[in-house]
Amino acid sequence: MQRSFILAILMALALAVSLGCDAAKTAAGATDKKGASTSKSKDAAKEPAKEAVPAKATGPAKSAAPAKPGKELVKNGSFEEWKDENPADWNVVEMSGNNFKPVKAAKAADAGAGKASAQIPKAEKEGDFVIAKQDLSKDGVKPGKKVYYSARLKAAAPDQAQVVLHFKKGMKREARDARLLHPGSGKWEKLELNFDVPADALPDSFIVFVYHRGQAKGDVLVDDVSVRFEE
Ligand SMILES: [Ca+2]
Repeated sequence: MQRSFILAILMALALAVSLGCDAAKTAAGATDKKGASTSKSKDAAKEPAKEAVPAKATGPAKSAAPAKPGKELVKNGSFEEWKDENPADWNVVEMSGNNFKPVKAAKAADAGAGKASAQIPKAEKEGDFVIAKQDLSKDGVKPGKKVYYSARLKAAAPDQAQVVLHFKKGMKREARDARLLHPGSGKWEKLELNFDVPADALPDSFIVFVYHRGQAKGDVLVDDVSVRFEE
């Protein structure tokens, strides 16, 4: 009887211990689950942060990437190609009021780049001017995008040489001119302008003009005229 009583007590103890262990296990399991869920939620909290950092780091690089200048829109902007004693793809005319007549530009060995540039002649009369003109293909024009526009010019007097990127915008076809003006240093100068073209700019209205204005002494030379929209 005593033995069975002792056994019963031992069994009861064993059960209590095993129950306690289960309870401890359950508690441990709960802790593990809690711990796991806590660490998961920590990871979850970290994950967006991890994603956010590279996103921020690559963000500017991504937005800077499309800002690369794209396809060249000016044909023979280097003035290396000549045809019938005039630069290929350019019309050179002398403007007198609203009248104009074709004139010859001269191929110059004094180049801003490459082997040749164009010498734009002086107008015959005071107040008139000579322009080399090129219509740009509408295919490469991207309204609402940044345009990279540059030219090399050489002139001896201020206001004597300039390049104008002309276009029209909106229903009323308002004229816009972006002007590169040589300071008259007598040296080759690379002039450039980057700007956002209005979204309502008309793609078929873009023209580049190279001007020789006034009667000041010295040649006006032009080279490397470039118009490129961001890709
Ligand atoms: Ca050239």
